[in-house]
Amino acid sequence: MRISAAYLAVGLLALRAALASAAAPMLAVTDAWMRATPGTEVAAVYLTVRNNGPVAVTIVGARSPLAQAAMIHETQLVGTQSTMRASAQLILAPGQTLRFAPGGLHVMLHRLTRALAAGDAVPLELLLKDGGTLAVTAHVRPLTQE
Ligand SMILES: [Cu+2]
Repeated sequence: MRISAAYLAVGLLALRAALASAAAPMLAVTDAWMRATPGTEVAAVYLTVRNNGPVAVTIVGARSPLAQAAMIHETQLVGTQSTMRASAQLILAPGQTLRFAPGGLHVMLHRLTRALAAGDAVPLELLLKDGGTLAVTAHVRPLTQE
Protein backbone atom coordinates (compact mmCIF):
# COMPACT_ATOMS: atom_id res chain seq x y z
CA MET A 1 0.00 0.00 0.00
CA ARG A 2 1.33 3.43 -0.91
CA ILE A 3 0.80 6.52 1.16
CA SER A 4 0.19 9.45 -1.16
CA ALA A 5 1.95 12.78 -0.77
CA ALA A 6 -1.43 14.46 -0.34
CA TYR A 7 -2.29 12.17 2.58
CA LEU A 8 1.02 13.03 4.23
CA ALA A 9 0.45 16.75 3.74
CA VAL A 10 -2.96 16.57 5.45
CA GLY A 11 -1.37 14.64 8.30
CA LEU A 12 1.32 17.28 8.77
CA LEU A 13 -1.25 20.08 8.78
CA ALA A 14 -3.23 18.27 11.47
CA LEU A 15 -0.07 17.83 13.50
CA ARG A 16 0.77 21.53 13.20
CA ALA A 17 -2.74 22.47 14.31
CA ALA A 18 -2.43 20.17 17.32
CA LEU A 19 0.90 21.77 18.28
CA ALA A 20 -0.55 25.28 17.94
CA SER A 21 -3.52 24.58 20.20
CA ALA A 22 -1.17 23.00 22.73
CA ALA A 23 0.59 26.35 23.27
CA ALA A 24 -1.34 27.27 26.43
CA PRO A 25 -0.06 24.40 28.63
CA MET A 26 3.50 25.31 27.65
CA LEU A 27 3.14 28.63 29.42
CA ALA A 28 3.75 28.66 33.16
CA VAL A 29 2.43 31.59 35.18
CA THR A 30 3.73 32.22 38.69
CA ASP A 31 3.32 34.93 41.30
CA ALA A 32 0.16 36.53 39.89
CA TRP A 33 -0.94 39.31 42.23
CA MET A 34 -2.57 42.69 42.50
CA ARG A 35 -3.14 45.33 45.14
CA ALA A 36 -6.41 45.67 47.00
CA THR A 37 -8.66 48.20 45.30
CA PRO A 38 -10.39 50.87 47.33
CA GLY A 39 -12.59 51.63 44.30
CA THR A 40 -13.91 49.61 41.39
CA GLU A 41 -12.67 51.56 38.36
CA VAL A 42 -9.23 50.12 37.61
CA ALA A 43 -6.66 47.72 38.98
CA ALA A 44 -3.34 46.37 37.70
CA VAL A 45 -2.39 42.68 37.83
CA TYR A 46 1.25 41.58 37.89
CA LEU A 47 2.62 38.13 37.10
CA THR A 48 5.55 36.19 35.73
CA VAL A 49 5.01 34.06 32.63
CA ARG A 50 7.51 31.61 31.16
CA ASN A 51 7.36 29.79 27.84
CA ASN A 52 8.47 26.20 28.50
CA GLY A 53 7.55 25.05 24.99
CA PRO A 54 9.62 24.68 21.82
CA VAL A 55 7.74 27.34 19.85
CA ALA A 56 7.10 31.05 20.34
CA VAL A 57 3.76 31.93 21.95
CA THR A 58 2.00 35.26 21.43
CA ILE A 59 -0.20 36.80 24.11
CA VAL A 60 -2.78 39.15 22.57
CA GLY A 61 -4.98 40.13 25.49
CA ALA A 62 -6.66 39.25 28.75
CA ARG A 63 -10.09 39.03 30.33
CA SER A 64 -11.59 38.52 33.76
CA PRO A 65 -15.13 37.77 34.88
CA LEU A 66 -14.61 40.41 37.60
CA ALA A 67 -13.87 43.24 35.14
CA GLN A 68 -15.88 44.62 32.25
CA ALA A 69 -12.69 45.03 30.23
CA ALA A 70 -9.05 44.01 30.50
CA MET A 71 -6.02 45.14 28.52
CA ILE A 72 -2.30 44.55 28.58
CA HIS A 73 -0.55 47.83 29.37
CA GLU A 74 3.02 48.96 29.67
CA THR A 75 4.01 51.85 31.91
CA GLN A 76 6.75 54.03 30.48
CA LEU A 77 8.57 57.06 31.74
CA VAL A 78 8.54 59.89 29.22
CA GLY A 79 10.74 62.54 30.79
CA THR A 80 9.41 62.69 34.32
CA GLN A 81 5.89 61.73 33.25
CA SER A 82 4.68 58.17 33.79
CA THR A 83 2.39 57.08 30.98
CA MET A 84 0.66 53.82 30.06
CA ARG A 85 0.20 52.47 26.59
CA ALA A 86 -1.66 49.41 25.38
CA SER A 87 0.49 46.50 24.29
CA ALA A 88 -1.09 44.85 21.25
CA GLN A 89 0.83 41.60 21.50
CA LEU A 90 3.66 40.06 23.47
CA ILE A 91 5.78 37.38 21.83
CA LEU A 92 7.46 34.90 24.16
CA ALA A 93 10.32 33.01 22.54
CA PRO A 94 10.97 29.42 23.69
CA GLY A 95 12.53 29.55 27.15
CA GLN A 96 11.74 33.25 27.60
CA THR A 97 10.40 34.66 30.86
CA LEU A 98 8.38 37.86 30.92
CA ARG A 99 7.73 39.77 34.14
CA PHE A 100 4.68 41.95 34.59
CA ALA A 101 5.67 44.22 37.48
CA PRO A 102 4.93 47.67 38.93
CA GLY A 103 6.42 50.33 36.65
CA GLY A 104 6.27 48.08 33.58
CA LEU A 105 3.93 45.52 32.04
CA HIS A 106 0.61 44.87 33.75
CA VAL A 107 -2.85 43.56 33.00
CA MET A 108 -5.16 46.52 33.46
CA LEU A 109 -8.62 45.61 34.70
CA HIS A 110 -11.27 48.22 33.96
CA ARG A 111 -14.61 48.65 35.68
CA LEU A 112 -14.37 45.94 38.32
CA THR A 113 -17.65 44.34 39.28
CA ARG A 114 -16.74 44.80 42.95
CA ALA A 115 -13.96 46.17 45.17
CA LEU A 116 -11.23 43.65 45.92
CA ALA A 117 -9.77 43.11 49.38
CA ALA A 118 -6.50 41.55 50.51
CA GLY A 119 -6.89 37.77 50.49
CA ASP A 120 -9.31 37.68 47.54
CA ALA A 121 -8.50 35.46 44.55
CA VAL A 122 -9.17 37.01 41.14
CA PRO A 123 -9.62 34.74 38.12
CA LEU A 124 -8.37 35.94 34.75
CA GLU A 125 -7.35 34.50 31.42
CA LEU A 126 -4.53 35.42 29.09
CA LEU A 127 -5.67 35.25 25.45
CA LEU A 128 -3.28 33.68 22.95
CA LYS A 129 -2.97 34.43 19.26
CA ASP A 130 -3.71 30.79 18.34
CA GLY A 131 -7.11 31.09 20.04
CA GLY A 132 -6.04 29.34 23.22
CA THR A 133 -6.43 30.78 26.70
CA LEU A 134 -4.41 30.45 29.87
CA ALA A 135 -6.21 30.57 33.21
CA VAL A 136 -4.50 32.56 35.95
CA THR A 137 -5.51 33.29 39.55
CA ALA A 138 -4.25 36.60 40.93
CA HIS A 139 -3.98 36.93 44.69
CA VAL A 140 -4.93 40.27 46.20
CA ARG A 141 -2.33 41.81 48.50
CA PRO A 142 -2.65 44.82 50.80
CA LEU A 143 -2.79 48.25 49.17
CA THR A 144 0.67 49.10 50.53
CA GLN A 145 2.40 46.23 48.66
CA GLU A 146 5.31 47.49 46.53
CU1 LIG B 1 -2.50 50.33 32.88
